[in-house]
Amino acid sequence: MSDPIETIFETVAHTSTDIQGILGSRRSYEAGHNPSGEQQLAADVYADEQLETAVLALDEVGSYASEEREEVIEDNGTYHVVCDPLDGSSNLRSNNGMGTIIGIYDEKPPAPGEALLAAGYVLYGPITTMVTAVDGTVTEYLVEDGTRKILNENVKLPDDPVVYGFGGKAPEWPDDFAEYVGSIEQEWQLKLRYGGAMVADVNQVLTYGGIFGYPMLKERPESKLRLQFEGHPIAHIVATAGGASTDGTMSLVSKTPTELHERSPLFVGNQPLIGELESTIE
Ligand code: AHM
Ligand code: MG
Repeated sequence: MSDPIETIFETVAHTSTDIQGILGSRRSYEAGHNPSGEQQLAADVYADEQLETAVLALDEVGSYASEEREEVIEDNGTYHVVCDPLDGSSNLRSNNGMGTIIGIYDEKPPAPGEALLAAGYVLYGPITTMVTAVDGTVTEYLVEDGTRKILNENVKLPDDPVVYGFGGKAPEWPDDFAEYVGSIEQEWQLKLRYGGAMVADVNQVLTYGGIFGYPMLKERPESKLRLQFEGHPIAHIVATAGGASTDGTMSLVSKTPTELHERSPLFVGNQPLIGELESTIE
């Protein structure tokens, strides 16, 4: 019998090929907004519907929740799937990278990070790749025609960080965070690489080492990204690859959302950069 977690990832890989196939024709805004109040593209809605149908068709899946819908859709099964169907979809207009993020929990969401069994993402770039964290190992796959081929086994963050990127507008950053950015630019001589899609930016951090974050803002301390759909899965992948995560104070995987669509500041990357951040900001 095949492994249920790998079956879920294979299903997502298969569905990602359909999602990528429609991107060109679904760049327009729909009338609706997602539960975080952001305007949805037709592609966001399509990706969400395709993933819901494909994932809930699996016997092992007990629920499906996504950034694009208010409620958790329940079914009978042991595994609970959360997803950001099209992360960075505003990049569709400018034809830059985007992704699909998946978390698999053993509890129905809102669920704690500790209930995460596995996580993964698909990156729609010049080639389509999938990265998964399962049983303490991060694996990178090439996705072609809906199937996966291993590219790299046991992916680890390089020890010497090279890239950094932080979301939000610099004048809106709290002073202590702005100070941290200035200090790591000097101390670590990092290269700025921010692309507007977390999956693509995090994939650079996994490839070259460094730090990615969407910080707390002066007028928006809760920041932008969602803990359950974006924070937990990405933090779990980076931690499994030997890195670390924080919301500024504590690891994202040690946090439990009280509401499904709760936001949190998010930082992932090499441990020394995350440690320095926690000791610099209040
Ligand atoms: P989305 O899931 O609605 O696309 O929003 C998440 C995206 C992240 O991928 C990215 O890091 C961030 O929002 C970019 O925001 P900004 O445009 O403010 O830089
Ligand atoms: Mg997103």
